[in-house]
Amino acid sequence: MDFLASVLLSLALSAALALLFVRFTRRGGLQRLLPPGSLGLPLIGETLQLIAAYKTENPEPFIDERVRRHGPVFTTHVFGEPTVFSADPETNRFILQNEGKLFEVSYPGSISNLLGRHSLLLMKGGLHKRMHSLTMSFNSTTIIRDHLLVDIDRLIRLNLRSWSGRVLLMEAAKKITFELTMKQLMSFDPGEWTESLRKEYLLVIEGFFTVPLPLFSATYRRAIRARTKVAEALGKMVRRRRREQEEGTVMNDMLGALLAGDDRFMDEEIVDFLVALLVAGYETTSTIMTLAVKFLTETPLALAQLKEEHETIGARKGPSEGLEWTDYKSMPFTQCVVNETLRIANIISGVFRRAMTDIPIKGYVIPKGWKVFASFRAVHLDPDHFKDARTFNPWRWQNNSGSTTSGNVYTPFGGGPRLCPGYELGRVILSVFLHRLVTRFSWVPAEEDKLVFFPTTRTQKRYPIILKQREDSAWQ
Ligand SMILES: *[C@@H]1O[C@H](CO)[C@@H](O)[C@H](O)[C@H]1NC(C)=O
Ligand SMILES: *[C@@H]1O[C@H](CO)[C@@H](O)[C@H](O)[C@H]1NC(C)=O
Ligand SMILES: CC(=O)N[C@H]1CO[C@H](CO)[C@@H](O)[C@@H]1O
Repeated sequence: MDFLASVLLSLALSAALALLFVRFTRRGGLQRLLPPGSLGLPLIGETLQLIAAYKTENPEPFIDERVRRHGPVFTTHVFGEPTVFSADPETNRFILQNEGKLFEVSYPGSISNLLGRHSLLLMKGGLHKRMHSLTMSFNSTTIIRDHLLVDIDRLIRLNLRSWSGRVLLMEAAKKITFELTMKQLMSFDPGEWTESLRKEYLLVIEGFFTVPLPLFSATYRRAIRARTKVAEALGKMVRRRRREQEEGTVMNDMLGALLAGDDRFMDEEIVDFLVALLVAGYETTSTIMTLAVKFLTETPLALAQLKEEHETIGARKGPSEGLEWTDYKSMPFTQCVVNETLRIANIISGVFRRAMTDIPIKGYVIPKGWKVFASFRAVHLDPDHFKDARTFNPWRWQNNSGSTTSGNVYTPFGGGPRLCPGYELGRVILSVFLHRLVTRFSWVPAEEDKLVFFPTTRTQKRYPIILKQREDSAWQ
């Protein structure tokens, strides 16, 4: 078995070597203009260095080392393809702004299979534009203010009421964000149906963490099966709602908006879209909630200031009164905490694109067809842009842009035509959550838990904490 494997491997390697040789001699002149860097070994390139690097606590070891050696735009070879990395804010902005003109989205096949062909992350051209403008209009501040905020506050309170003793914060936060997303997308209140869907969903999410060798991974196969089940359940729901809508019952939620309108999205498109939004809302928001609490716990001065802000708001409200928009708008320090958490822990550390043509950039050329990775987090963690960049310091945001350089170097939600549609919503959820948490509980970490950055940003033990209800807690 081992012997067979090594024969196959060496065959594959020599084939790849031959291929690379042909390709690079043909490219000839162009290669001289590539950004500096190394393509590493044939076939696997620098993938192993990438994975090994991210086992450490340093958030950007792989990028740091190469930026030091080659500058902020460099060439490498990861996950089966030569890739140009950018840790340069100007280049990142150029990539985002030229979406669909010079660059197109491009994710590994293993990820697109999980998300579905029609998901927002992978869509291109006209369909993407229509779906994106629909989600953006849905996210608008008025809708959050007039409709969503009440549900957000209610569901968060409902969840926190059942918290006591030892809580795995990451798991508990995931439950909240899943329920919230289901409510916003299709008006579902938490119940058996949502809970069984959530179980399948967890399996789908695990599949995302198995790259780069999905074909050999049982986790990945299980994820694909779970995705089929999720899609079936959602498909049934979409068909039912379409029937109801034709009969005149229009619900005021995301699914209602997708079914109405002149866009005539197909059922399959809608399902893929819902799956993708569930991933986006669920995984990222719950991680940010967890990490904000972790950073605050480790920065007692910030936690004290945050508490004070929320106690002031709590003091002027009745015990079971909901939060209103004006309350949300009077949390200036909380907004600093939100920005700072997003800066350090950018869950989506960057985006993959593909060059649609040879693209000159900073005196180099990115060859047509090459992958490009624009790293937002590398910019956020660059001491040239943020003083003591690796320290959690919410006060830096009291000076407006937070950064020491002028210009727009802070892009936690991407930008350009693919600006994350949920960005305002995520901020509101985190703010309301922090309000309810600090006014009801005090807590200590149950054990030491480390932040890791690969394959995604999270803590190793899902951040267990021990909660104590505050005696002066006003709300029930
Ligand atoms: C904010 O800016 C002022 C002057 O521009 C400076 O004195 C102060 O130290 C800054 N505060 C922080 C937290 O960076
Ligand atoms: C937080 O970041 C956003 C940009 O995403 C910025 O518009 C806002 O002013 C920042 N908030 C604070 C309190 O600095
Ligand atoms: C189209 C639209 O209204 N989009 C909004 C989404 O939410 C942000 C945050 O408040 C607004 O600035 C956008 O205008």
